[in-house]
Amino acid sequence: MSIVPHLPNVALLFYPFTIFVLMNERISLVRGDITKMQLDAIVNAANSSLMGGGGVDGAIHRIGGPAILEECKIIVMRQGSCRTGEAVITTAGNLPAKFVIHTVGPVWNGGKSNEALKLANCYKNSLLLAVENNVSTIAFPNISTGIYGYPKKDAAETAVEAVTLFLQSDLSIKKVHFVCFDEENYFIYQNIIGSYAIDP
Ligand code: AR6
Repeated sequence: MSIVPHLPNVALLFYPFTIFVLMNERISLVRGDITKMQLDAIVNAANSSLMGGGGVDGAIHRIGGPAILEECKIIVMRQGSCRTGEAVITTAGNLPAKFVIHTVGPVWNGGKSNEALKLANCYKNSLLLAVENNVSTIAFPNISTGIYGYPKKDAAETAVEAVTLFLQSDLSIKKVHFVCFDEENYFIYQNIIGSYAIDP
C-alpha cells in the first residue's frame, strides 16, 4: 500500500517533492485572532462541557453570540459531554466563519497521559467533521497551549504532523490555517513549517 494514497502515480515519482508543493498550497500560518477569519470553519479549543470558558473559547462565544451556546446545549443533551480528542460542529453565529468546530484538547500532565495522541486526535477529528460538512477552508488555534498548559513546541509539532498526515489522504480540504495569537507560538510554527508557510 502506498504511504501517499490518492496521489496520481506521476506525483509519486517525485515524492517527497510533490508533498512539499501540495502542502505549500494547503497550509498557511497566520498571526492574529481566529474570530476574525472568514472561512468555512474555525476550530474552538473548548472544554468537555461545551459551555464556554476563557481563552479562545471565551472569545468565540462572546463574539459569536448565544446561538453557538444554544447549539452546544442541544449537542450535550443528545450525546453528553465532548470527550478529549473528539469534536462537534455548530453554527458560527455572528462570526464571519460559517461553522465552529469545537474540540477538546488534553490538559498537559507531564506527557504521562497520552497527551500527544489526544492532541493529534483533536486535529484529525476536527478535519473529519469538516469534510463531512463540506468545509474546505478551516483555521485552528494552538489547541491546549493556553490554559491547558501543553508545551508549545511539542504541541506545534503534533499539530503540524497530524494536519499534514490528514491532508496527504484527503483532497477536499483546500486550506488549513494555523492561527497563532501569541508571538511565541507564531515563531515556533514558523520554524516547523519553515519555508512552505505562507504569510497572509
Ligand atoms: N484567536 C486565536 N488564538 C487565541 C485567541 C484568539 N482570539 N485567544 C487565545 N488564543 P486556550 P486551551 C490562543 O487557553 O489551552 C478555555 O477556558 C492562546 O494564545 O484558549 O486548549 C476552555 O473552555 C493559546 O495559544 O485553550 C477550556 O477550559 C491557544 O489559543 C480551556 O480554556 C489555546 O489557549 C482550554 O485550554
